[in-house]
Amino acid sequence: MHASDTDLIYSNPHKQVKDFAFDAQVVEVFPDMISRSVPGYSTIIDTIGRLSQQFVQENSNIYDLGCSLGAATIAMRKGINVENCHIYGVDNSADMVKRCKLHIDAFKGKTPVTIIEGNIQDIEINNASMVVLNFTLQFIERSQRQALLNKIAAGLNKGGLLVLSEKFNHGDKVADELLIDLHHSFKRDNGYSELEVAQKRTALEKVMLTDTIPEHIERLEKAGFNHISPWFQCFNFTSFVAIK
Ligand code: GEK
Repeated sequence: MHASDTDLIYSNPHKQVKDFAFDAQVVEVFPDMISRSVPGYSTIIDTIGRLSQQFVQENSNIYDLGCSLGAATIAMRKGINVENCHIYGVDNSADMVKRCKLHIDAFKGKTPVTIIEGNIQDIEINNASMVVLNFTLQFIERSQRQALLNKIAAGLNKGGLLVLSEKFNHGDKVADELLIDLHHSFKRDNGYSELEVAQKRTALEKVMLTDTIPEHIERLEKAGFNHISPWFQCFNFTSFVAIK
């Protein structure tokens, strides 16, 4: 890795820490940032690939919502072993989309991929066999999360799968603090300083609003998913499978 690919965004004191945005500066260091910040990220991406082998149906659409640089899209494209599917990756950051298209072009695969710059709340979902929301729902306004999940459930075919990964908060204050401390010590072990951890926390405060695990399950049930289970948890990060 080049030194320029390393996430140093919060390594020096910022006079005023601005709200976090997925801009060109973040895009440059994104793979390093997400793998050093999200425990289990590579396990989750690998598992999305594995699930696509099992759940993607022929003649159907697959959606990667908030696709960033396309890691889940690339994993699914490797995993899909049926004919006549199309993967749509959607992200509303122009800088992410530009770089994502380059990544996708660098990997060969037989399933066609279209990367769309747009708001996932505005795009149509239809004839879907698999949808991925890998750490994206937490950036959608809370009051609009249910509508988004309803739209996803409505656009999935019977037996279709949603993978929903999120940072969560624990309803119990003591447990919450423990999980946050464990996550921060994981980040420090991955080379982030106290200052970087603290400034990043401030930057995300208003941008990323987390829910509890019971809130997620209730929302998925309301949206009409029939089989729901967390399949991964490490500290305050979790991933659910929800089958229609
Ligand atoms: C991965 N899934 O590597 N519409 C479209 N995109 C959005 C919206 C929106 N309304 N809000 C946020 N985004 C990826 C990682 S990152 C998670 C996902 C993180 C996009 C935003 O631009 C960013 O690229 C992505 O969602 C969230 O598996 O960095 O913590």
